[in-house]
Amino acid sequence: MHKDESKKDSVRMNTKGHTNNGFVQNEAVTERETDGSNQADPLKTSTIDIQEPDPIKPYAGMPKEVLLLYSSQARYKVPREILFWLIVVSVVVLISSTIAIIILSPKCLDWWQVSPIYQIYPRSFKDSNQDGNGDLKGIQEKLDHIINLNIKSVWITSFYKSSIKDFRYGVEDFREIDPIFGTMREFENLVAAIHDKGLKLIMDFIPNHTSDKHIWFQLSRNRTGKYTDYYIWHNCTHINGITTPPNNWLSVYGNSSWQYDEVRNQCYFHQFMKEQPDLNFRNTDVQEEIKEIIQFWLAKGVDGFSFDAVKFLLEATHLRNEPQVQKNLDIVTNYSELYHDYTTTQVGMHDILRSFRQTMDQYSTEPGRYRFMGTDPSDQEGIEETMMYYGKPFVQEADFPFNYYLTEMNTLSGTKVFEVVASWMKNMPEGKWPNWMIGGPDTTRLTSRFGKDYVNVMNMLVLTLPGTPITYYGEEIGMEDILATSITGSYDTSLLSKSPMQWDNSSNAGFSKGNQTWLPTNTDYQVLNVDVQKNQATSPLKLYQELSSLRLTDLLLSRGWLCYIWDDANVLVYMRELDGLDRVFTIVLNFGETTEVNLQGLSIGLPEKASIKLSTTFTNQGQTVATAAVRTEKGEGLILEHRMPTLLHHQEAFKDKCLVSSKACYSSFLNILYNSC
Ligand SMILES: [Ca+2]
Ligand SMILES: [Ca+2]
Repeated sequence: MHKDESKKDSVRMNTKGHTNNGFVQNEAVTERETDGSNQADPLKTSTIDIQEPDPIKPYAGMPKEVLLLYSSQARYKVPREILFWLIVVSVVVLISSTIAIIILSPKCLDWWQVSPIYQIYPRSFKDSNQDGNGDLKGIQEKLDHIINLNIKSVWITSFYKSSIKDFRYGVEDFREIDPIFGTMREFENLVAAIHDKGLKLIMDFIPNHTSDKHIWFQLSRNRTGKYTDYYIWHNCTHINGITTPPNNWLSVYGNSSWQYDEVRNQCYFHQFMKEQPDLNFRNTDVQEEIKEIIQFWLAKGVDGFSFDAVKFLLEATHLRNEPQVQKNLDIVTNYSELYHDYTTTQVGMHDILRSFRQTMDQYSTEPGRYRFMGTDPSDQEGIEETMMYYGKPFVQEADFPFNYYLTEMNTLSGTKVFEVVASWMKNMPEGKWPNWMIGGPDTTRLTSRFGKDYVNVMNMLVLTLPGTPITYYGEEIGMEDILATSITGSYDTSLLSKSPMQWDNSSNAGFSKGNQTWLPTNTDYQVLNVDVQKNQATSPLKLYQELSSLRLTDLLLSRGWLCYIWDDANVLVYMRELDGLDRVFTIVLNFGETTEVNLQGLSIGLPEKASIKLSTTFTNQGQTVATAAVRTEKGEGLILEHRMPTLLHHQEAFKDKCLVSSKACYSSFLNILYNSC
């Protein structure tokens, strides 16, 4: 029965002269011919069927021929075409919206942005072998302290093989660890331990010069092969012990920057000490050597470099005298008495730094393996010169130049802090990432500059500003410089901020079990140490932990806008806000004396009450304050949380007072960050 119907359909279609594709038509013809030659009746029957067609309806399982017949009818064709194009459009929309989301989504914060960077002066952190000097193994023993601070990256300052005289800065071998700090095996163990704990490692690199004991210098002074031009040599006269240098250029530490060398009978150039000859960076062989050293450490798993003293990399080849600040002086010997037009920030210096970046990029291709590049121009330059280290929109250079401006402040006030913060934020190229430091190995510790009262408020400042805070070891507990009188014999003032880390109240503050330490421990260590503060509910350490935890978890602090609200001699007030979040943080920091500010008077739409999210005193946490009278004591800091009807960066009056590093908005509905705002 089924077979018969099938035949009927075939014939009907052919006799109607229906156009179809060749395959189906041939099949039908074959079928008809076969059937026709053997069975006349069915053919006859089908002819009758043509004249009186049965109302055949489409149904599931129908033969292909019938399906094609009906499918060409308008009532089926049109919906089919509509559906087809709907699918095409949906696919295109889906693909383009996926691409749009990828393009519009802000980049996730990288490891060097998500948490503070902890800077360690390795000789003073922890001594593992009782010789009184901190070492790499000691750092490894104390990694949990860094994790407890919610910190993800560690910056260890120079530990290369160096001579004691120019310790840290005069490298004798860029591929060796100084024995005082341990062995290469211990370094590799430290890198493994750092990575095992989910931390990253940044190390120093000082490309400008080497120690005069470096093999390159020894070969250079003997004019050996390619090493002949590894340093900057020029003719000079040397008669009866008196050298007449090629020009008036001065070393950073004073006096001529040219040193006569008897072996070569020429003068070599040194920006720093005479034991630290400058490498000749105009020599491509030198550039290649430096590149290979960078690769050497990257291959060992180092996650980033702080390139030190980079503005000194190149000097002018014309050797003209540098202009004097005071023209009438006959002799100048102090570095500050010259304008350093020909010995700092020379054309081509940034190209060299970009070549460092390119080398590091070759090691950054795997996910999660981005290599960080920070630059340290040594002395802070003008803000515009400093910003050049960020590179250009399409030419990447450093991830950031280190921001020393807060460490150079000698007096503290709300307005002064505001000026320093605003200067960086306003001058920073669009889309770049700021950083903040309040101390470091070469600056007086904050506590010694301004007193203990401002430890908490300064930590609250750097941890609530946008960007990466850099915490010099001991700042989390408010360590102070040691007194100059505690050091016997001659000393360098920069040693005062490098005293041993204060771990507990055992001998040598738990830094070393040896009889002596290389620098004396601060006398306050029994009351000011990690162990004591761990057990105090309201210590600087506890506050630091709370702040770093909040910064890690709250989008307002990590991604939000910064809007300045108020600054005066005592307080600085700013807001952190993010599109898509209906709550904001208003941060009130007191850098002066007890004062009260009326934030209602600003008429910016603040609610009458705000709750205290975090306070440097801890006691008032969770309480509400009237925004018409926000009172803070000397050195007190408050993070207030409240709602805002209109975010400040949408208000006309705040157009120039709100800044953001990389734009981001949050959608609570989709639970994603995006940047089309
Ligand atoms: Ca040691
Ligand atoms: Ca140089």
